[in-house]
Amino acid sequence: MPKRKGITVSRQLMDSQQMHPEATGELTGLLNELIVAAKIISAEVNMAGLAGILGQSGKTNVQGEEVQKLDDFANRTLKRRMEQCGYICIMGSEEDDGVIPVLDGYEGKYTLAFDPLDGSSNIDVNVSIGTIFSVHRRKSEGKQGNMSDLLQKGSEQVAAGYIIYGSSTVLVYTTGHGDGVHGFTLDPSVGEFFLSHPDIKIPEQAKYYSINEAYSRYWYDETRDYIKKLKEMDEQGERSYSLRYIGSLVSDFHRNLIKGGVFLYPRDKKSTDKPDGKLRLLYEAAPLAMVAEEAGGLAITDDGRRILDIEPKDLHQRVPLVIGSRDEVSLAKEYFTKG
Ligand code: AFP
Repeated sequence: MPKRKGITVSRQLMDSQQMHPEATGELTGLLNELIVAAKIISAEVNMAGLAGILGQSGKTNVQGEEVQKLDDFANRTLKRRMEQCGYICIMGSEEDDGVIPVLDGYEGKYTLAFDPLDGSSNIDVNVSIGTIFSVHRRKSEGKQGNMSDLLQKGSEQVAAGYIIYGSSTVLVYTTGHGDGVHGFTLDPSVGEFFLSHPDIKIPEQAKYYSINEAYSRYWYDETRDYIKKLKEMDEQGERSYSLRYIGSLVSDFHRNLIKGGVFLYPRDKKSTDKPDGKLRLLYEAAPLAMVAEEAGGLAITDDGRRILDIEPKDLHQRVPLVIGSRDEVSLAKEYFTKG
């Protein structure tokens, strides 16, 4: 079906549902509930300076009310809305140690994992932050789900995406199966997400690379050699790439998705307590990998494994991540698997 600009996300979800006669409407319902949570978070992010909810919790706002930190707020909003949506049986959040049950009587057939506010160290300085989400079909039988429902490979996701709270609020999602990656921009005057980026394809060649260069002295040789290669002049004697690093994965990823780029958070010798880097498989790497692949890009570890094939062992498992444009990730793979 041709993608039309200007349609609402609810309409787009309904259209996609109709293309799958086996669909029951539950995934559409789940995504619609998530979208409501995103609108609430977006409104709060936009008001954060005025409401006094930047910085630490324990503050009071201008009305003298107790306020929560923005990442607590996002986490609670998602949990509160989704526990009673009726479409999921269990949740996992980057902010919570264990699994999060849903309300009795509201168990559904999906699971939801989310990073409520990725890039939280950027909250206080008006830099884009975002919510990342990942949906699987449950495996267990019965009412409440369990850990095994959440510990599924990324390749088994049925939907994934993110909402960026930036210069505008943008929702990007995919339901896989070649249905594409679609971006919607929130029009705050009417409270609706409208299709603004139909069928996103990541440029095959990158203009940007994103990595925390301050860690370069801790890098392994493969990372150093690859980044050195990216910095070399191209055949015309010109600089080929620019460096962009926001420090908010969702924002770095989104820019690279639209403009073409590669993002790396590899292992390094600095983080002895984090031998696999900083980023989380279930809440960050796997959902973005699904978006990247569906948009024509790639996502691998720094030893060349496909992110979507990794079997999670732990809710908060970390994973080295190389993600973005096909050509650059393929080149990275050559460096990282040289042996
Ligand atoms: P925060 O939520 O603590 O800001 O961490 C964000 C993040 O997980 C990811 O969004 C960034 O890409 C990455 O950390 C930045 O980490 P470094 O500061 O180590 O580069």
